[in-house]
Amino acid sequence: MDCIFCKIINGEIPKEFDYESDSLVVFPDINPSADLHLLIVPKKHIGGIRDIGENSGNLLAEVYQTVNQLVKDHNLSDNLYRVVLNGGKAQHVPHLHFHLLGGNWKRMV
Ligand code: DGP
Repeated sequence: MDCIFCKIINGEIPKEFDYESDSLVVFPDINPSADLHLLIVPKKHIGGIRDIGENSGNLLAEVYQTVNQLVKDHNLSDNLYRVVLNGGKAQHVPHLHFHLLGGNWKRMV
C-alpha cells in the first residue's frame, strides 16, 4: 500500500520516533503548526475516523494515555495544548493520526 505513514512505521522511510509501543508511534510533524507538533500514529493502517470500529477502544485509550504522558514530558499542562483529529477534506494523509499541538501555534492544522 502506498501510504507514507505505513512507510515510516515499517522503516522504509527512516524516522526517529519520540515514542513507540506495540500499537503506535509518535514523531514530529514535518510541517509544524505549533512550538510542539507531534503526530500520534497507530501502527495498524486505519484510514481515518470513519474506519474506527467497535474494537478500537483499547487503541483510543492508549492514544490518550500517550497524549497525557507527552503533555507531562513537555511540561504542557500549564501551557496551551490541543489534540486534533482531522477528517474528511481536512485530512491529508489517509492513515489515522492525532496531532498534539503545544505552546503557541501558527495556524490550525
Ligand atoms: P492531516 O491534514 O491531519 O492529514 O495531517 C497530516 C500531517 O502529516 C501534516 O501536518 C503534515 C504531516 N506529514 C505529511 N507527510 C509527512 C512525513 O513524511 N513526515 C512527517 N513527519 N510528517 C508528515
